[in-house]
Amino acid sequence: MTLRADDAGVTVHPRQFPTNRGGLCQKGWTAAELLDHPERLTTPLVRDAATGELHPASWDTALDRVVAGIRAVQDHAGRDAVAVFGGGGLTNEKAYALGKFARIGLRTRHIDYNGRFCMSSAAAAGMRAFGIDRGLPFPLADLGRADTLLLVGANPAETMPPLVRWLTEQRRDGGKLIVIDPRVTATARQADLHLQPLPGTDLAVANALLHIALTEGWVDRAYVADRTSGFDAVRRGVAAWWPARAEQLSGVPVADLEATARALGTGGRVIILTARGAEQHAKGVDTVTAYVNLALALGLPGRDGSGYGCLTGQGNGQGGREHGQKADQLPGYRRIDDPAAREHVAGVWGVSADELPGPGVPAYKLLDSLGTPGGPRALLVFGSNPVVSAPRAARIEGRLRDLDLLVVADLLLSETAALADVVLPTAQWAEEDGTMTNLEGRVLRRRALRPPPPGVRTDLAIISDLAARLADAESPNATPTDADPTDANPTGVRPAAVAAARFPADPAAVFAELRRASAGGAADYAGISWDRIDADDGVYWPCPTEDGPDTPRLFADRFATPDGRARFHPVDHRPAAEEVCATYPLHFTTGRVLAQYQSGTQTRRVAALRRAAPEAFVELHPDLASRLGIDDGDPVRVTSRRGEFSAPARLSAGIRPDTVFAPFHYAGAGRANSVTNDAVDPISGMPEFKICAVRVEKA
Ligand SMILES: Nc1nc2c(c(=O)[nH]1)N[C@H]1C(S)=C(S)[C@@H](COP(=O)(O)OP(=O)(O)OC[C@H]3O[C@@H](n4cnc5c(=O)[nH]c(N)nc54)[C@H](O)[C@@H]3O)O[C@H]1N2
Ligand SMILES: Nc1nc2c(c(=O)[nH]1)N[C@H]1C(S)=C(S)[C@@H](COP(=O)(O)OP(=O)(O)OC[C@H]3O[C@@H](n4cnc5c(=O)[nH]c(N)nc54)[C@H](O)[C@@H]3O)O[C@H]1N2
Ligand SMILES: [Mo]
Repeated sequence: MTLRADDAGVTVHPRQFPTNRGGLCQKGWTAAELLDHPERLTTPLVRDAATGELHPASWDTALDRVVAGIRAVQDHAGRDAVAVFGGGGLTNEKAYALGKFARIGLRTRHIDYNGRFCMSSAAAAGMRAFGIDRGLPFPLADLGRADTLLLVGANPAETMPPLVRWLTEQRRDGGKLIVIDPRVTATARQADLHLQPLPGTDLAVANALLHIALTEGWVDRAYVADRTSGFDAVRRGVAAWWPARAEQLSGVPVADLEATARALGTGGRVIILTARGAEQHAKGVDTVTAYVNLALALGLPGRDGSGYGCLTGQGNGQGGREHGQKADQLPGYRRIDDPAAREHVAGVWGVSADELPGPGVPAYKLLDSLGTPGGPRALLVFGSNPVVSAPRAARIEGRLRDLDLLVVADLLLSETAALADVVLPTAQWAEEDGTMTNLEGRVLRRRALRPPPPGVRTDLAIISDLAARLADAESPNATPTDADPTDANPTGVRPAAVAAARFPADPAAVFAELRRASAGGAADYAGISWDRIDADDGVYWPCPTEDGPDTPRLFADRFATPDGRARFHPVDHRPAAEEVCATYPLHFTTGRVLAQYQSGTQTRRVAALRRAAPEAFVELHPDLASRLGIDDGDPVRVTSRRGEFSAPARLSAGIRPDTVFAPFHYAGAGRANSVTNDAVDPISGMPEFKICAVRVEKA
């Protein structure tokens, strides 16, 4: 999109771009409303010890309080007692700076981010199968050309409206759209075939589809032999998933399984996509793996117009997972426990590899350890609102309250910021330059239209300021004349100045460094310049050299594994972490609505969006409702072993009668995450947002 500023304020205008072709969703159209919103934070806030209230404060006061708090915690409990929590909405530059700041500014191993709640299961499955994790290994435009497109747990009609144009085009040209979702969503309504499984049974469905493809002889034997390894174990495993067994478990009729397998197995160009419905489970990695197995057996990945992909979520959901804000990761999608990766990145950062901390822990584990014995005692949050978005949110809210120091950088007083000791007002998207990487691995520019309002600083400036003050606090006696023994500082400048230079606030400088740090990694940005992004409508990573090509399509000749072959992994169904019982007899699942975004900090404050989706609701089938004595609009209470929330009932014949749905965008009494399960996937750390057991009653 483009922006214009005039007397009427800033307005958003769609732009012809290859991905959205001039389309924007309502949240995009209305985004400018937040730039000058009356609730926008324009001064730091510091909690007064006497009154317990947040009060406006100067930047000096606020940053001094942060630095003193960090020092006190680290002196007392060690470096790892401070933790950082980032977000997939941050630009690449900010994600990079935040990871670097944690590792060499704070020298803590504890950093993770909200992408753990979002992309992590698909990322882990992609890594183990293909050796690389890029949401789509092909351009979005391929969707428009697919003969068969299977969407598993994705509702792009509400979550990615501009993408729906590709689906419309696909069906206009005779393509078949198949959707797997326990609800008749706006997306499912457009499908030729809608499979409506019980939540948490997608893995069994995938194994049955592969079972059918094997029986019918649709498996691409030559591809399996030439380009993959490990098929035999998968073949043996899915032999036990005869369609009737999958029907019994999932409720999807055998005939629909067969029709789906046929469309996938006999179509020309075939694309399989997963999103959060399939991924946000304690078996999310295995479920995605089952669909990757299916795609590989059919010979799809790397074939022109075909493949497997994951619909990446947040604005920078892809870039956010490449530059080092993940607990186990260094820039360039490198592993922090890989000695060669540590050497390389330490070299770019001007430290020795021994000084880099080791891996931290995944987001939920980190949040759940805050303020507990041995856990971090201070947390810095940039770009997330876990009080609303974390599973079992009441417990996490309690953990945040137990901290010695909570610092939140945000544009608005989110529910998490409202608990903070220090709130730092930060710039918005229209006020800073930078880059984002979309679901295609295409690196895009974000351009500043105007400077931040007076009193507001960018996240990069905040990180830079904090690094400088921390360095000073660490060497309190350093003076401008002190000789510094390290080569990095032969002139005896103050440690603060060294640190500020190490953490530049200028996004162009950060991007230049990010390119060097990513060079040679999986997500290689070395050849990507802002100019090239402008000239080419974005640049696809990997792009190792400025004059060499970028990579719109991966896997044409080889996969990113050591032997170039994709790897099958046998996976089997297992029950949800929590099953229904007499006390909690219903399946509960969560997701999104068109007019709200995530934890709602931003969209709940936009008038048109608030009108369109003012409050939480509980979607339930009319048969279930009548059994429970509930009418449309009645206030209902949803209770799980972990808590309860209340919202009006919304009756819909489009949901399974054994399943209840609510959006997670709302806080307070309508907070769906008060009941969700905090069981996590053993590989990715992804929480089980998409299924738990509840009881529903009239409130
Ligand atoms: N309007 C809007 N758009 C957004 C966002 C937003 O908050 N609001 N957030 C962005 C982000 S960060 C993300 S990650 C994406 C998410 O995009 P999506 O993954 O499309 O969104 P969800 O609504 O979380 O889940 C998709 C569907 O999964 C279904 N589902 C629930 N349980 C299961 C299950 O067990 N199996 C299957 N097959 N389906 C199931 C739900 O009914 C839902 O329709 O959206 C992005 N776009
Ligand atoms: N039950 C349930 N829970 C879920 C999900 C689900 O499907 N069901 N989905 C999960 C998923 S996929 C995701 S991605 C998470 C998202 O949930 P959150 O991580 O809470 O994401 P946001 O609501 O986008 O929070 C972003 C916060 O950062 C602020 N912000 C925006 N831009 C910036 C910036 O540039 N800098 C700084 N410092 N702050 C900024 C916003 O005002 C907002 O308060 O929720 C997860 N939680
Ligand atoms: Mo997400």
